[in-house]
Amino acid sequence: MEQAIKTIISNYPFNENYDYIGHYAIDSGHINDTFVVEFEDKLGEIHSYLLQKINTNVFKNPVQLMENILGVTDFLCKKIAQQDGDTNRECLNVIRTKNGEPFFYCEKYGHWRCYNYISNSYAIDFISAPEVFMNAAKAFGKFQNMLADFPIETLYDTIPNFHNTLSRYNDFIKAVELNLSGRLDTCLPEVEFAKARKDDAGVLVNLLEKGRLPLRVTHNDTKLNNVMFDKATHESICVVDLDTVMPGLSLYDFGDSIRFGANTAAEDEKDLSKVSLDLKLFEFYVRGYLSEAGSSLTEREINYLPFSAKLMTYECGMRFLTDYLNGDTYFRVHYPEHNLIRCRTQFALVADIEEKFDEMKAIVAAEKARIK
Ligand code: GN1
Ligand code: MG
Repeated sequence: MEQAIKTIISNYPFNENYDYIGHYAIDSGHINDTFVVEFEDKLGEIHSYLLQKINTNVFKNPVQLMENILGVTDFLCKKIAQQDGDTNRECLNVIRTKNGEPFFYCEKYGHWRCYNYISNSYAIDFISAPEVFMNAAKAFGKFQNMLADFPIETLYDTIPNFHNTLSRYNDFIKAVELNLSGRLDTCLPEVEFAKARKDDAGVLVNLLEKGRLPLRVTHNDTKLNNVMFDKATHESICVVDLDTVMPGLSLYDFGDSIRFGANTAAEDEKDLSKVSLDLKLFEFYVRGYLSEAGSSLTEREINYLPFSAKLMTYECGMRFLTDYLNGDTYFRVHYPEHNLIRCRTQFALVADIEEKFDEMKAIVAAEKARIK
């Protein structure tokens, strides 16, 4: 990797002022390869940047992908600057190559892009206190609010039907039929679980089609570890991983946050007895999210918040199962059953959400009353 990294950075204007010191990998994502690259300037000060190899099996059109990201980051940076914010810490900035391109490509190493590294910050995979989750909610709520007047028609659908759960269901059925990996007999209970909930798959898509839910600019990958927190204040500073910013539903963003962050276990926990929905975390997320985005949400969007948590968890579990059946061609896996384990965790969480659904609805009703 050292040689690849050196080649990539030699195509960026770093060597004018900086000496390369080294790099390390960040391996929490399932799609791209991410590295922090460190440089030293003439005064001995360290400067870090984020370098990512774009997974073009997932993002088939890197030009459109980067156009979306440039559009969104420029828009956000302008707003942040107007509010006297620090555009280097509160927003991702695409660093251009020596040729002025938003990514570097060569046949040997593929497509690479570079971002500012948010200084004095950290990301987390687990919630230590409900207040921290509320901060994450505020970050995503604010992100959505800031993009409310973004020209949605300028965005490419870089992965069409990304959160169209019905289309995900059809992909899953196809994977069952094809059984490309020959693993079908090892996941029959999971296949039944997914099939039994088919009616849920079309609910949000149908509401969108009928114009009963508004299309918005959404993040679409609102995992907790896509929020950067300030090392000193522990407040959320910036939302990262803008690859899937596309037209979507606010409910996708809310639901996916709950799926990952309000689970009492990791996304790939093997001991399913550890998996459950933490109602306290759910309550704090609803509160934080509504405090930032609530005023722009419709009544129906708010009413569907509990359902969206179930749907996004179901959809993600089904995507892991589909990939397991297809032979692990999409998500990075660390061992052969990884996608099946991830699927089981998601489905255990769906089952727990179903048990707690009335309580979740009561929480949303109470939080809705607070903001009125
Ligand atoms: C992928 O790369 P990462 O970990 O941020 C996936 C998301 C899934 C998530 C599940 C482009 O996100 O949709 O929810 O894994 N991203 C893409 O952990 O498919
Ligand atoms: Mg991602």
